[in-house]
Amino acid sequence: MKTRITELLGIKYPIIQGGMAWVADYHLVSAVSEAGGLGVLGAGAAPADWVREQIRKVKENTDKPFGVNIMLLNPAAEEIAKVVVEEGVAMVTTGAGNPERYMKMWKEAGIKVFPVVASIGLAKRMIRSGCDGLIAEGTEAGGHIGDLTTMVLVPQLTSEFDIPVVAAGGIADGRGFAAALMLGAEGVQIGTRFVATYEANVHENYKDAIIKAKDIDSKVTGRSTGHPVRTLRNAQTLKYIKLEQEGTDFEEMERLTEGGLRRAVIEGDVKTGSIMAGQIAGLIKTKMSVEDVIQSILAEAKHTLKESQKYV
Ligand code: TUI
Repeated sequence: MKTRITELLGIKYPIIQGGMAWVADYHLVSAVSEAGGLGVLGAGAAPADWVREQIRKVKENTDKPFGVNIMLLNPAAEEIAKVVVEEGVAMVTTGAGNPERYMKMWKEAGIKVFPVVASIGLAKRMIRSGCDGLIAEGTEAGGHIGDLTTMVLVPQLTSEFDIPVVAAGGIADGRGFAAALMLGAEGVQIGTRFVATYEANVHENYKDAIIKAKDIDSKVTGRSTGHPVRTLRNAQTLKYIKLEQEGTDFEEMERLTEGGLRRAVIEGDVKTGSIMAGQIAGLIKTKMSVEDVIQSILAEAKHTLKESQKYV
């Protein structure tokens, strides 16, 4: 399968793995890149040294291209922005902010830059500062999100700009992949589906929570604080939503969620931890290998695209 995304990144399939904090370490990243997609390390809130170590471990496990996601709220973001240059990483995605100030350095180093955008406004600025492509992430996605759905964000971007767009948020199978292509995207970014794989270095309780999740089981907290985050609902999210409705102050609510993602991913605390996952969790019924996830998405996409011809 050939699109501008596969050409730009030198990968077999235009399937990019979401750079999920705590989840996307070298285990998942090297498995996805080995299977022909693009693995992306999730730097999350980690220190720069951890990111450097992880990059080196990915290189020990695959000679295929991979990326690093830099979460721009991380106090170490600037240091990590330099680490990816020093380590010769092929591609960078960014989240939760505007990476303009690093763009020149990355471009000079030959890094392909794909900022995650949730609106046309940020997309415009990113194109002006020289990004290679965009990841258009809808509000269906897990973790930190914007307001627009993938269904409305992707076609507005692909109509307005000529840059390659990767669709993200709400995609976990071949039908979602085919739909993204119909909207003008040339690739997809997939997060939640890759969490529930054998290769993901994630506590089984977290994977089981995704497998068990139903359509309406994700909730968004933090809209009132300006950092909306989608997680699977548990005792903690319900408490948070109640505090939010009562107008509790920002710091107190931040304390409640501090370390929550680590507790869920590493310790398997799915009661008070933060189980970040997208709305599509309801579609995910079994744990699979990364290779099977990718191959089943491709086979189903091909079938779906062929079947759609009956309407023409
Ligand atoms: O970044 C993500 N997803 C994430 S980051 C994360 S760690 C975290 N934990 C708690 C609070 C905050 C972060 C978990 N999941 N996705 C990419 C994404 N970026 N979604 C939305 C945005 C975004 C939103 C507003 C990017 C830029 C933006 O505005 C920047 C500007 O200056 O206009």
